[in-house]
Amino acid sequence: MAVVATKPYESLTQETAISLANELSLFSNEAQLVCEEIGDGNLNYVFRITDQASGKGIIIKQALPYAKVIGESWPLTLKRAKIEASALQKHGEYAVGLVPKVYATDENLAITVMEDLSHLEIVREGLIKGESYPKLSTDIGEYLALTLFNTSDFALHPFEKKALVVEFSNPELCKITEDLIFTDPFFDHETNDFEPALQAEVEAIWNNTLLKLEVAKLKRSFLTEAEALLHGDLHTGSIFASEEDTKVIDPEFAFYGPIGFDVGLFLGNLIVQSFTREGKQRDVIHSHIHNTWVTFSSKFSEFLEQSEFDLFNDVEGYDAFVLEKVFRDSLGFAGCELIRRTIGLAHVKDLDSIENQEKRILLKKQTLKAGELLIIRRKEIDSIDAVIELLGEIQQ
Ligand code: SR1
Ligand code: MG
Repeated sequence: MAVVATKPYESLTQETAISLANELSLFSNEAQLVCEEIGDGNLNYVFRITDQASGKGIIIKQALPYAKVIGESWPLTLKRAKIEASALQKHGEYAVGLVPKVYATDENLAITVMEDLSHLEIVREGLIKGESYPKLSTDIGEYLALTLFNTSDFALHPFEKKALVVEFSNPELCKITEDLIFTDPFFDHETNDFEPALQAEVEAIWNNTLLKLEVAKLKRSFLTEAEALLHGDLHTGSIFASEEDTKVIDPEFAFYGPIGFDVGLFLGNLIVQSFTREGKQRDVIHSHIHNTWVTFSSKFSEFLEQSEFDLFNDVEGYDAFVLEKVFRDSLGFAGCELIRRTIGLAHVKDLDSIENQEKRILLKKQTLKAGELLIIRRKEIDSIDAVIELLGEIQQ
């Protein structure tokens, strides 16, 4: 992979992005390059450069020195571009074909040059339109098992694992998660954003000491448990897919954290869809929820059985202990994700794009309730089917 000759940081424009693509010799001399900025996330610029002659494209993603969603008043480290490129490569070693190829990086310019995935669609957008993505949960279940197992102490020599913990130290991006997922929504904080019609539900969350105790425990896990190299922001806007293909993008929040965090964020975002859909459409999502956990847990368990580094792996009960912890953590993290996506700073289009106010508020009350119950009852819920039953009770 090329590392571009370093230049001081400057924000790319469509013209300078094309010049950079030429410098990298990623296209033929005859290429007729056009560029558009297609980023719709909260933090970065994304330039797509296409050769009009051959149709071939690349993506240049550039981190901005601040959070785009807020503006220059929220400075943000450019080191996240290096973390993202390195995480794509590390995860790509294991989850072959499930992450985009990286062609080049430049730490000073904070760019990652990678495979163009324009033939695919962002899963959140597709799900909102009613797509079902038949391979989604099998692919993501496998991605989770492959990336999380193979970067953990179950699969790595302790020296190698600890070197990766250092390499992927990502304090500024972790702080965003610590604040936006685990803290602000549970207090009367200025970053929160919710409709006045939700005031009573939100105040009930702020006053629920049992809930806050459980969130504090989950936040503590996030802060202290360096189990595996996480994606760190695995919502449905971080996944491209089609009927046949799935690619996980955007691991700029990657760091060593608790395995259940990635699993829980993905499940939490599927659960939002369980509320916004009805009838057979909802069943599709429930089977994705079920299949994500079954695929992840069976693969992870299979890998654990073959672990070279954990001599306890065939002690009876150990495998069940490991997976039960991941399951309960996942439910708690899914619950936090549901609450923050409903009343925190960064919402999801699945809910906010519902025009009918009465319906939108009802669904938001349901996602808040699901979040609360998943967090509080995570030690009693003993199967993924029980999670789906719980959703059904809230939806009645
Ligand atoms: C200021 S960043 C807000 C959110 O966008 C990212 O995708 C993460 O989910 C973060 O919490
Ligand atoms: Mg992102």
